[in-house]
Formats: sequence, structure tokens, C-alpha cells
Amino acid sequence: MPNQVPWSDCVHCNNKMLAAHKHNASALFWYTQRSHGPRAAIKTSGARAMICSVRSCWKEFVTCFPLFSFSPLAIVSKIIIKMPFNFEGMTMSETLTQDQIAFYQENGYLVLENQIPDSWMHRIRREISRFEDEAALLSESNERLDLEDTHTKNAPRLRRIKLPHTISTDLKELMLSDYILGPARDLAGPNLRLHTSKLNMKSAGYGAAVEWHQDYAFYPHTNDDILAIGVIIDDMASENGPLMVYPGSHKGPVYDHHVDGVFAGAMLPSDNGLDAKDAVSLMGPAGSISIHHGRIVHGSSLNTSDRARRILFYEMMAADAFPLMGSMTRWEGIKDYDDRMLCGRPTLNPRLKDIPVRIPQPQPDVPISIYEIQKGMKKRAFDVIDGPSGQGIKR
Ligand SMILES: O=C(O)CCC(=O)C(=O)O
Repeated sequence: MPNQVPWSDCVHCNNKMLAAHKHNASALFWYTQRSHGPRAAIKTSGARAMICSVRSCWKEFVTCFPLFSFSPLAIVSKIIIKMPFNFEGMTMSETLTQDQIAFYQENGYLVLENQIPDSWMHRIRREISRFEDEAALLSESNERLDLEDTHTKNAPRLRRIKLPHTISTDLKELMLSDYILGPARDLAGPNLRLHTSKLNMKSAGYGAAVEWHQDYAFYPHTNDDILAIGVIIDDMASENGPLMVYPGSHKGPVYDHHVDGVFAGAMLPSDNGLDAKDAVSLMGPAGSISIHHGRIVHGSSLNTSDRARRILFYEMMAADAFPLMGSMTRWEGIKDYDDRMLCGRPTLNPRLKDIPVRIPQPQPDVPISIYEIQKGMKKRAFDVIDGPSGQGIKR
């Protein structure tokens, strides 16, 4: 579903502006300059866009007043116009600064604090309450809701809301908003396809750990312009099981996620030359977003604190990243695949990149859920919780 919404919010006020402005640096510069002044315009579109815009105006002026072309000023201007640099068609960032983009490329992650407005956070929490009520009626996980091993009807424990964008119009609307797609476009290009969405609950006192893994080990593609955006729903600190990453590991190998020849969806950093002290926790207040690269090694520990830690993930990739055979990507034909376009255009021409690949096959005979698949691990990096009482943490 190509994004056909012709309007989007201006970053400086709530007014709508033509979405096309956002993708044309020079037009965006003039739009912002007119409504918010030159400082805001330079901040939004960058100094290069300003040079580009001023230059094209100058060009028009000289064309409109041919007599002017004999003046010394015009001769200088002609030289400037003909200078061999061409800023038109350059790719400008939409939301992120060049420093943030460079940081992501180097480290494979980013945290943007206070990215999602409170009104949106309220809507997300309201949707979660609705699914919690639904979970209380279940005795086992179903295609919408994934329950903790310790769940009972008397003590309902929801671990994950599966594909929330398909069962909540609010969470679909957020997914298609510039809050999510703006930074994603800056990092993976204008044409984006959804891989999956999920809302991981990690409730206070017992929220399950997610063992270390690379998303790309689950779904290898023809290139790795693949990322996950996590909307942080509760203040995330070291005690409530933040997402942790190994910076720079997105440029390394794709690690073996198999146990006894069967895909187990996890690896042990200590067995693979990664030093625990290098792991970084992605923390921030509720309303922040984390972004992690598809190949970065990441995981999170059990939440034994008295505060929940919930993250809503939208995982996506460049439209020209196609799944390799055996990837755990849902494939129901090209029509369904193209229906998953978030913005921009689909393509039938995959882009191939020379990167390491491992195929996540054979699959274990368990439901498709990272928590179930990772039970195949013989040794775990994180604690697990034992028994419905929520007591008795064991290794
Ligand atoms: O919820 C988390 O902390 C990690 C989730 C994750 O990496 C995943 O579900 O693939």
C-alpha cells in the first residue's frame, strides 16, 4: 500500500504541508523559510538546501531580466550557476541530523528521546489495556496474544501482542506516521516495507528475557537495509530489562543461532568473542524511540523490578531487500508482499549486497514465537522465571 497521503505535519507547527515538500530539500527550505524564518529553514533542510534554493532563484532572476546579464554582478552569478557542483536531486535527511545518521551507521543503533507526543502514548496505553482484558479470558496463547509461561486465568500474564498493526487502528496509524517513518526513511531509504510488528510487554516482576540474537538471523535478505523501531512505552532504565545491543556488531558476522543443528534463534555472546562489558542499554523516558539495525546483536534480561517495560516494535526494510529462501519472512505471494509497503514504491528488482548469510533452517517444531524458539537453547545468558507464582528465578 504505497503511502498516498499528500499532506504531512510541519515539524515546527501543527500545520499541514504538502508531503512532497518533505522529500524535496529546496522546496522544503522555502516552505519553512516562509512560515518560520531562515533559522528554522536551515535547521530543517540543512545549509546545502539553502545554497541550492538561493542558487535556483538567482538563476530565475537572471533569466527574467536579460539586460541584467551584462552587468558585472550577472557575470559573477553566471559563473556561480555554472559551478560544477549540483545539489539538485541530493538526498536530504528528513528527521535525523547527519551526526545521528553517521552514529547509526557506525554503531548500528540510535535512541531518540521524547519522539512520540503524550497524546499518542495515551492512545497506545489505552490499546494495551484492551488487549490485557482480552488476555484475562484466555488459557493459552492464540494468534493475537502470546502469554507468559506462568500465565493463568487468575493471574493473567500477557507477554506479547502479535502484529498489533493488524488488530489496532491506532497502532497502524502510528506505524504509518512520520514519527516512525521519518527516521526510518533517513536510515533505510524512501521505499520501505513492513516485516512485522509486535508489542513486547515485559511486565513488572516477571517479564520474560529475550536471549541475544540478530534479527537478520531469523530473516536473511538480499541486503541489510533492515531496522527495527521500538516505541518505549514505560520509562526504560537498567532495572526493568532494557533492550541491550553490542555496538558495531551489525558490521560483523551473522552468528550461528543453531543448537544441535536446529534453529534456536539465539547465540551466546561469550561463546562468540563478544565481551559483556561492551553491551549498551538503550534507555530513555516513555515516548522515546530506539532504532536498531537488523544485524546488530541484541537481547534483554528478565524484568524483576516493580515497573513494567513495554516496547512496541515496527520492523521494516528497504523495499528492494527480498527474503532469501528459508527466511522466516511471511510470504503469501507478491500482492500480499506489496501490500506491506509502508511508503514509497515496491520493486521487482532486489538489490544484492555482499554480506554474510545463514539460513534459519531447519526450524524447531514449536509455535513461531521467539520465546518458544529460544527454549531450544541449552545454556542461557539471562535468567528465566519458574512457576506461576512468579517466584523462584532460576538460571
Ligand atoms: O523486547 C525485547 O527486549 C527484545 C525483543 C526482540 O529483540 C525481538 O522480539 O526480536
